[in-house]
Amino acid sequence: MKIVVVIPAFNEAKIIKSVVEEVLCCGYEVVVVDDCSHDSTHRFAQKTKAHVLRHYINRGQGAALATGIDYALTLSADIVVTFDADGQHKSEEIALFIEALVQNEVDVVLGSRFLGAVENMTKFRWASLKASLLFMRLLTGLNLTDVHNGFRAFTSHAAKKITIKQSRMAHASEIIEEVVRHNLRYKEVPVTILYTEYTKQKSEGSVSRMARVLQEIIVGKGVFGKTK
Ligand SMILES: Nc1nc2c(ncn2[C@@H]2O[C@H](COP(=O)(O)OP(=O)(O)OP(=O)(O)O)[C@@H](O)[C@H]2O)c(=O)[nH]1
Ligand SMILES: [Mg+2]
Repeated sequence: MKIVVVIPAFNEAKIIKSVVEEVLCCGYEVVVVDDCSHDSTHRFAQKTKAHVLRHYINRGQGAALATGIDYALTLSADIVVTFDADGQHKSEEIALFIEALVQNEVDVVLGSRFLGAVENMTKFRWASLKASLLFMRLLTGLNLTDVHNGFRAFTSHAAKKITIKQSRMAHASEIIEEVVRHNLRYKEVPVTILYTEYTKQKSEGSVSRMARVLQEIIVGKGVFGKTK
């Protein structure tokens, strides 16, 4: 069974090499999508044995995932895992996703920090994540415990069905809507998310981030007459 781990990366030069090497050490193939970083992310990723792709303009996490998932499918992946480049995820937990896909016969596995553990998350981030959950519940009726978690896994069947059109952060809710639209079977698994000084420095304020995600969802859905 071929497992390919897709890592979208934007300005992660400080950490990308160690994150990729940890995943490679677990025995998985890795695709890094450098989303036109301003730093040396691309150069450091190329020092590893990962496949390294590059966007020539910064397109956002959703677009980077779409590029990486498409590429993983061209490598004939049976399972595609998505994994953040900023060191917030634990490579040893990838095995839980594979196990859940294989044993539970589901198409999609979603990581949940609220079923698992979170270290050092700010109260603002906690509140914005809970607000997105409520929004998602109203939109899809699904009772999920985490939506904006970049740690996910898809069978190739699911990866081919799911279309990510939202280039930036709103892709997270779009993926859930796609799961519902295509009637895919899904399961959440508990994961650990680490908030470190490094990730906190990189992260924009939760309020502005939440406003931007909401704006992307509204514009993307053409609520004010504009469609994508
Ligand atoms: N912010 C951001 N991240 C990107 C972009 N393109 C790719 N990424 C990668 O997407 C992943 C997640 O980005 P984060 O901004 O940390 O998002 P998050 O983990 O959902 O949010 P936090 O809970 O605040 O850490 C990281 O691996 C980034 O390097 C982009 O244009 N902007
Ligand atoms: Mg992060």
